[in-house]
Amino acid sequence: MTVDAVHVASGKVREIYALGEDTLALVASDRISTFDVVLATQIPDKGRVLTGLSAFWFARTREIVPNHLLEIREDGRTMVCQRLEMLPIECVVRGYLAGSGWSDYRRTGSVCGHGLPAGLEESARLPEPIFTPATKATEGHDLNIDEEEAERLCGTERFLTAKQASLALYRFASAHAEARGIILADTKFELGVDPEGTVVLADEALTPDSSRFWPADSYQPGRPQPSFDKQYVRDWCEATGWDKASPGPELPDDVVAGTRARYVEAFERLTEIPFADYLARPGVVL
Ligand code: PZK
Repeated sequence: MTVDAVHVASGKVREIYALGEDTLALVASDRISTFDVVLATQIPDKGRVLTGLSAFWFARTREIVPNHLLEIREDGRTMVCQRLEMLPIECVVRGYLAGSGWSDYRRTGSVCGHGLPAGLEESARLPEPIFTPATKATEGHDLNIDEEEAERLCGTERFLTAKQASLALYRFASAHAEARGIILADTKFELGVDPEGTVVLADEALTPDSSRFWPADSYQPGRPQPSFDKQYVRDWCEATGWDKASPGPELPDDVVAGTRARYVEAFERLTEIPFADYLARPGVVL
């Protein structure tokens, strides 16, 4: 007897269900988080944008690394995936200095053991993309670790494969995005291992929720960059005087509409597929 859709995990804005022994359904909601708080107001179709973008990248990066995607459901927000044994690290690649990378550099001159040139400013482009693994925190923020620690956690062979795959994925996607006016400042991959021992790309990938997307036309190092997708939400929330404690403020309709438009714009710029085509037939991204 098979029992379907057993809930196995919740992320901030996503759910995972087991469909059987070997497959999972990843469902992306329209919830949005800002300043680490999930807001009460949803962004219509946000989950579809993220699912469609992930599937687009999965279809175009199979030759770099195999991935867990089996099927994209007609609802546009559900990916049916192969169940894997997940690696115990987050595989982060940074091409620019932002977030914890910028904090660590300012404090120590290094990020995850990568010594960097002196005098870099906030949001600077790095001489080369760097692999900056982190441990998975069950709550709160991931902790950056050096490559030696990541290798110890994964085993040498899996670590080296995951590192090379992550850097190759970042190089491919950042070149694609930059040619379309979007800077992929950094991104986080989750990789797993299939029953044959092959390292496989999992989770969502190369979306604005797993990456920093910056508009290239306003890029200006020396300060934090506006987020391609969430900047309206952040600016509006800041202007309310909200103390960043849960629950956050409810978003007005114009902020919802503006934010939805930015997600759709990211989808259309990166995929060159009209979002309406995706809604009508999610398989168009494959
Ligand atoms: C898996 N997560 C993170 C994502 C959540 C949590 N293919 C896979 N096989 C086994 N496990 C996972 C995956 C994937 N993807 C991913 N946790 C487990 C996560 C989305 C929502 F609540």
